[in-house]
Amino acid sequence: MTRKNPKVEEADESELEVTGHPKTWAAGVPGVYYSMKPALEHMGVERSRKTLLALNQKDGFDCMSCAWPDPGHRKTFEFCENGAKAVTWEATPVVIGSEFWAGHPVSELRDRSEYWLGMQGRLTEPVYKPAGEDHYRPVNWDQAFGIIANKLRSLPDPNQAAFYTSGRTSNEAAFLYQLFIRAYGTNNLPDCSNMCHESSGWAMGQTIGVGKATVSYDDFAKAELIIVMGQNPGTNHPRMLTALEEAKEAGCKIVAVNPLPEAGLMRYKNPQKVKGIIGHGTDLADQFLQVRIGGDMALLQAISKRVLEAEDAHPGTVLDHKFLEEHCDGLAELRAHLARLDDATVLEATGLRLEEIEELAARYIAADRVIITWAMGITQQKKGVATIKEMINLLLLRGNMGKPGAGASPIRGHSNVQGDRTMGIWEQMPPAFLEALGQEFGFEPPREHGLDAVQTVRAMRDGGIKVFIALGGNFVGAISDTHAAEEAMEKTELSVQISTKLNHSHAVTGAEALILPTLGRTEIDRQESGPQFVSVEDTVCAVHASHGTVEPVAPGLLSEVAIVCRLAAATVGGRTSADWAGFEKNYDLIRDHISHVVNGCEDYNRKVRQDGGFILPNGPRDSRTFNTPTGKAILTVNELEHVERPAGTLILQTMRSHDQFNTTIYGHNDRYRGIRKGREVVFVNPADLTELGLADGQHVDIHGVYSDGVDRVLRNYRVVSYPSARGCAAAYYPEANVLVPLESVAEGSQTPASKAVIVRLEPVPVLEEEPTAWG
Ligand SMILES: Nc1nc2c(c(=O)[nH]1)N[C@H]1C(S)=C(S)[C@@H](COP(=O)(O)OP(=O)(O)OC[C@H]3O[C@@H](n4cnc5c(=O)[nH]c(N)nc54)[C@H](O)[C@@H]3O)O[C@H]1N2
Ligand SMILES: Nc1nc2c(c(=O)[nH]1)N[C@H]1C(S)=C(S)[C@@H](COP(=O)(O)OP(=O)(O)OC[C@H]3O[C@@H](n4cnc5c(=O)[nH]c(N)nc54)[C@H](O)[C@@H]3O)O[C@H]1N2
Ligand SMILES: [Mo]
Repeated sequence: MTRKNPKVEEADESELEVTGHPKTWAAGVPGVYYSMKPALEHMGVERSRKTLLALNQKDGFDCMSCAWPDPGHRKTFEFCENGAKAVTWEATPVVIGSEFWAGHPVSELRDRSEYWLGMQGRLTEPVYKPAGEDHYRPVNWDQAFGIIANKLRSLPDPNQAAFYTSGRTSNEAAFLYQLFIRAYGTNNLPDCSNMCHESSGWAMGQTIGVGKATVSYDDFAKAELIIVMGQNPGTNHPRMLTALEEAKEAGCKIVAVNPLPEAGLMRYKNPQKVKGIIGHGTDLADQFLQVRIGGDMALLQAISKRVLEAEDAHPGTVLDHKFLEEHCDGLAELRAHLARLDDATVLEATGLRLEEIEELAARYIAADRVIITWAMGITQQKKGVATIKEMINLLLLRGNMGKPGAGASPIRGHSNVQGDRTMGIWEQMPPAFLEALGQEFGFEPPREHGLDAVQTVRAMRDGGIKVFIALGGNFVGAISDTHAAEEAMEKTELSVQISTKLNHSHAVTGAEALILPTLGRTEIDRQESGPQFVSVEDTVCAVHASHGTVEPVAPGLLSEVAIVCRLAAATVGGRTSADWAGFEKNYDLIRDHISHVVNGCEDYNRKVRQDGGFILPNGPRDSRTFNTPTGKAILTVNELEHVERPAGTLILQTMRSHDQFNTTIYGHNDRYRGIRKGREVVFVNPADLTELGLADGQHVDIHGVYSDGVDRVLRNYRVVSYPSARGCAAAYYPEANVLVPLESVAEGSQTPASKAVIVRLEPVPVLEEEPTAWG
């Protein structure tokens, strides 16, 4: 059944086609058609049926394409085009054979695109690159674990190792991984969340005492107003559109705040409804505010200010006084601060008209149940944490928390990034968790905070990190400042990637390097006690089981749990009471320990087996309890700042196309934005083009403008005239990561500020043959 991929063509950017117009609808019939095509072509009918039909079903596996929850009333076929792509990409029977490694030196793989690397197929056996050599070569599992354990044990200080996690890892694997790392003696646990929703966790933790959504799935249908900020659900959380549509049918108003008119928010066709197939679809957004990049903080302050003014005009009718008195601190300070906010600053920061802001304020005041959702357009900003605190301010003013149809809803990215955090994947786990972990396994976990993602790159660069181990993900491809990250990684002595497929991080290595292949979520995981399932947590704190449904793509693959257990046994076996061999045989034993250590997971084995799983407790959502120093939610004062744009420059955001999952590139089209057969494009507002003396179709070099004197550049990009907000350009991540300075991060959370890079576009005289910085 397995087969090899003989040849994958790189994209030829000269074939790039641009239709120029954003599509005004998402999903619908083409969506389903495009979903099925790749699956059927690669996998054959039987494997496609076992994967696509098992997606998000009761006894199937959790879709790995996003963290959007499943409705209680699961529909067969609640899948989306991009979920289908993710499943196909993983469940493909194409594999990398042993001969691949001799034919492809690491130096060659380094210049390959993410698309080409991913299309080589699934990794099937451990491979090792000795120091000084340019090739990986197959090794057996024992050799691989021996090399890592010896190296880790030889380090004079466990803080010279860093252990990355990407958010696809299951709760079971994550729990064991952090136990292993802490038993080894460090809290150096950078994760993808550091680059993603860290700003949300930070802002919410400080204001309401919990860094997770305060809504459940059913709240969406009960809301009167949903404000979607800095998020592109049509591409990145397509099933969310169904929930928005249901809300809208029940009378809810939807407001989109975004520099781009994203398909789906503007119009949506539900392929699961006859009406969606034949009709013209639903206009989801009742109001679209085309905000400037980084202008959300000013917008939110302006709305809160109007709420307070409306209360002054009609005392006792606008604010939720009872809620504010019983549950909140800081109203007087907020009031005094916002009184000084002036409209001119707000208009400059947002690029909006006063009437638009007044309209949103009126909508907010008129609605009794309001949800604000957001994603990367907010978190990956210098003022991301402060902006989210302003969302909390606005919600608290009218008691929009801890009641049906209301709350704060960060929409997570990776399908289990939230669960991994719950299980202890964080460089700053609180003392109570460490205490419980130490007691359960009879050891003393380190207490000092570890390194996050950006700090890990700095430490590698400065020689402080000798060993880098990654449970999933593509750290070098995903982190900011690609070239700085590459140089830093190459200073390590050993790098280890536990992965399903090849990516750039396998080609940018320490002196020695290992790749350990693993089972994916679609695959049946058989262990000594029988087939195992794992568990995951979605963006609204619902925890449920995930069962693989297809045969593993190769016989020798180990599950992530097995890999962590064997690595731990070889490195720290005996340092704790953990029964590493037993855990691998039967995942119930892991879940028993999770029950004892993780808050809210008591009786985990039983609860996770319930139909639909269970929902973790959440103070603000369940009982308006706020785990802050005062026991109250905190209204905060945040000094307004927006992104300054020097003359002749643009603010560039780095975002996802419709054909990718993070650094995984499925194809070269971005259907909803009218791009075909290429990714090397920069979207610019037509008026900005005129001002800069540029034209649609022209090729430019994109230079980063940053104070450290480094010339960060992306070469030969095609300019696309596109209705983005004035002064705001866009290009695709991960290629554009070469432009994001490592030191440009969100205040507090240290999340790379990937949505606001100041750039200068320089025309390229003629089409160059030179490859771009990414290759
Ligand atoms: N198919 C697919 N699904 C995915 C992913 C994927 O790559 N592909 N990735 C997953 C992951 S890990 C994540 S975190 C999520 C990401 O989900 P999103 O956050 O939706 O992803 P991005 O493409 O980064 O889109 C950012 C959005 O914010 C807008 N934006 C940029 N700057 C600003 C700003 O200053 N203000 C406002 N209001 N808006 C702004 C952009 O125009 C864009 O619509 O999706 C998850 N799901
Ligand atoms: N400029 C810019 N940079 C960004 C962002 C941005 O918007 N702009 N977004 C940021 C965000 S939100 C995130 S979350 C990060 C993403 O950062 P990462 O999570 O590190 O990156 P991914 O591309 O999701 O990782 C893909 C790789 O994961 C491996 N993989 C897939 N499935 C499995 C599995 O089941 N098990 C294991 N062990 N491995 C698996 C495969 O080898 C695949 O190549 O990037 C961040 N970087
Ligand atoms: Mo993410």
